[in-house]
Amino acid sequence: MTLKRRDGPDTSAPPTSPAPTSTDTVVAQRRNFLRRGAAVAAGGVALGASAQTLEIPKSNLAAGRPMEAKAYGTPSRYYTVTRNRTDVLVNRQNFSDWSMTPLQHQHGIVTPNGLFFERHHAGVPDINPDEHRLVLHGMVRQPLVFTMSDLMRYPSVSKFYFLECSGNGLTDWTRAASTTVQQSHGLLSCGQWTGVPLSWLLEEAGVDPKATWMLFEGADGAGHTRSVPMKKALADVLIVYGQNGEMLRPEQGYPLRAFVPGWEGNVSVKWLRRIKVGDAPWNFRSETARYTDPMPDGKWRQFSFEMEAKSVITNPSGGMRMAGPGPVEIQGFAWSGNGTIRAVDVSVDGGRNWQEARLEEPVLDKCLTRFRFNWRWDGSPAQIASRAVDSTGYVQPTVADIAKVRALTGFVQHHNGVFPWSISASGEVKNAIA
Ligand SMILES: Nc1nc2c(c(=O)[nH]1)N[C@H]1C(S)=C(S)[C@@H](COP(=O)(O)O)O[C@H]1N2
Ligand SMILES: [Mo]
Repeated sequence: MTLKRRDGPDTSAPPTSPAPTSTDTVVAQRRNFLRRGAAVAAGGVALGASAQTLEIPKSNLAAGRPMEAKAYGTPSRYYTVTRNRTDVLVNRQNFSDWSMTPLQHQHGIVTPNGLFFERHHAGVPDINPDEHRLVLHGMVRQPLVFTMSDLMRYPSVSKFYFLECSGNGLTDWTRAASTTVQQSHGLLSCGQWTGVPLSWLLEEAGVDPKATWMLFEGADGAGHTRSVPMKKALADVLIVYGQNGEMLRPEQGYPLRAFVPGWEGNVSVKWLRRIKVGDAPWNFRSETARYTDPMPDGKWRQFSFEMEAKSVITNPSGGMRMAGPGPVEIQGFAWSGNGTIRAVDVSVDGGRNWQEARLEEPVLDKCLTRFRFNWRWDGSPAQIASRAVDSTGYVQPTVADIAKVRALTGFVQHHNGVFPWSISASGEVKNAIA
């Protein structure tokens, strides 16, 4: 679906001021920002003239806790950030459920494994890697079965990619149901994935030239299964066992999952046990009854695989309170399942004017990208939002734009609309989708 393209007819307002292009401008801008910050005491407080103001803390006066002989580290007891189950669509049982990443607290682009969002259709199975097998069969010359150690003997690749559930934002199309960005956008995480390109395994099995599709099947109680085109499988699908430097967490598919970069999370089948090669999609439950999109003509679109370009402001965001009028760095994430992020525009006046934000390196393919924008809040009510542009020229649409090409009836999947936050005169930040 192409709504607006930068290189084609684009009816949206152009950015009112271009982004700083040279590093010098960015540095000067930041210096300015900090100086202005100090003037209104948004930064540190001036240290008193007497050296006595710098007291020696207790931690300086004695040795700290000794190391344990063997331990898996945990965060500081003062760090209480958690992934939370949905508080909008609350399930009575915990088997088919969601938990969301607290995006407003994430530093950098990598989501820590303990805060990675979860989506399970039948809970988290307990799988012994020594007993786990992956079978590759169907339209191949030689069906194969792999143990985990077989797979880990292959050369591996490690890639940074985002993962987003197509249900991300489904409660917030036309109604501000979610209070925080964790609830509105937290079915989104990003990590470094290690594993074997599926194309290598397919080559070894010898795929029939007439084969065009394959299925991935999970070893969970849901027996979750999806059809994936051969073209994508050969392009960049990974068979993954590593997540951010360690083995996958049980919640993410330990010991093995499919990872389909840039596509709806549902096709990245966890606890992967079977790949069957065929010449047509299988039309599984997740391809007919679920994960389809209603269209204006009353038909339903199947296989909306690509997660189209999207962005959201995480600071300030829902549930926060502004420290007061003055400088504030607007921050957020942008991502696209179709390539890299080329630009992010920010509006602070309800979408009338847009200015280009700074993108923070690294800017990677199908990966979360951070953007930053220096703003000075004057203390009056405001509405802020961001809009991503990706390397294909696609511009993130508004919900009104999406409504022209799809039927937005109820809890619809694939919400990549522009997402506004309102700021009241008292500094309260709220979900402003309407
Ligand atoms: N076997 C299996 N794979 C699965 C699922 C599942 O329930 N069972 N859920 C899917 C859905 S809907 C999503 S969004 C992603 C979520 O991956 P995560 O829990 O690692 O974030 O896994 C997908 N793979
Ligand atoms: Mo999902």
